[in-house]
Amino acid sequence: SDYSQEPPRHPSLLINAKTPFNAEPPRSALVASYVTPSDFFYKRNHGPIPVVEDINRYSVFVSGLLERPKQLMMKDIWMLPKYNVTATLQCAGNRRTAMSKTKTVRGVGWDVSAIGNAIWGGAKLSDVLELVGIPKLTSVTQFGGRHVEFVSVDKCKEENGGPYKASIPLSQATNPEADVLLAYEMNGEPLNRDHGYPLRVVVPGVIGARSVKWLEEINIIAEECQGFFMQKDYKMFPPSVNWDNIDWSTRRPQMDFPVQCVICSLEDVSTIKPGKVKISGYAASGGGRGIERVDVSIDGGKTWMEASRYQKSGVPYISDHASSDKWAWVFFEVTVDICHSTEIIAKAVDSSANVQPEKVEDIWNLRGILNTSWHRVKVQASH
Ligand code: MTE
Ligand code: MO
Repeated sequence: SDYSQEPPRHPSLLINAKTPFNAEPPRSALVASYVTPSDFFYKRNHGPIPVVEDINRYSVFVSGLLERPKQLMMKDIWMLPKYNVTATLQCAGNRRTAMSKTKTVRGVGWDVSAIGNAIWGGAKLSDVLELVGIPKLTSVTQFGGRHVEFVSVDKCKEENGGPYKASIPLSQATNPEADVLLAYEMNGEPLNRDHGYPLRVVVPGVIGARSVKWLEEINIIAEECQGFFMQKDYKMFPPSVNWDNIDWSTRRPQMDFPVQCVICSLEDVSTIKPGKVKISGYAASGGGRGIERVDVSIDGGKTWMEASRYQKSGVPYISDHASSDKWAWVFFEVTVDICHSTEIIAKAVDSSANVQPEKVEDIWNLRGILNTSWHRVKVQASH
């Protein structure tokens, strides 16, 4: 593979793998701003970053089980109504390094920052599909299509040098309220190369793996995509499954991500001066479920206090309130009194009353995905 044309990247990113490039910001940088600057947004790649020379000749071919296949140029997509959707993207491998500490897992290691919150600008996929004759709120085309497959231009070794691909159900793709975007902007600027220039999919509330970057083809298909990242990866297995007895066909591809929360204001381990300590971090849940509560404990989980939550600074966040951003994370904050060395724990509850599992051992899986166990940081009090 050719890694000679990689884009420049911010020097403060923590690099987990060089080729393909996989990096995350320091956790303190994540809570420094509610909208994650593109430079600090985690970068998760499976091959070299594609080079697009001429955006005016870039096109997306829409075909498969439909009557009128169509080649869409960027100008066709720019012409559609533009939406700005604030959505949190999280890699299913976020917090994998911590899971690997109980028992080794296979995959790129990540600390707690394989997640970011951006304002994505672009056309709704439901509008794009209407251009090729698929009405809104459809779950099956007259030719039997039930899924929408996204194919990229990058080259991945997992696909034997072929492109990255993934699919979502047609019912989600044609639902305007699902807010699935073909995004050409991130935080008000054209997408940069790392994040999918010139066009990527953004599937809010779903693990990052389905938000295909450098989109080149959309296929209407009968069954879900048969690509590696749908069938041989990003599936959640029980702790009893190992590399000798795994049967990939027994599980469905992971879509929505579960409720998650992380303390970002403290490293594990942090040395602090005894007294008042402000603890802050992020919480998010998939599928558009809001965050109902974030609990923090400074005595190893014996007692808990509730943190305050917000999306806009100074405005209290109310889960499922009409003004809340349903696809975006919430920040939480609580001030605690620490007088001796201890472990600080955070856990969130979402609007469906889903709670995070206590122990990472209980959700251990061989690929190390979806580590949403209670987040713990040790603090050493030093007088
Ligand atoms: N799309 C393509 N074409 N190639 C990729 O390697 N990685 C996926 C997804 N889309 C990937 C891709 C994964 S696993 C994640 S978590 C997100 O992109 C990461 O998006 P980001 O790099 O913009 O943060
Ligand atoms: Mo990912």
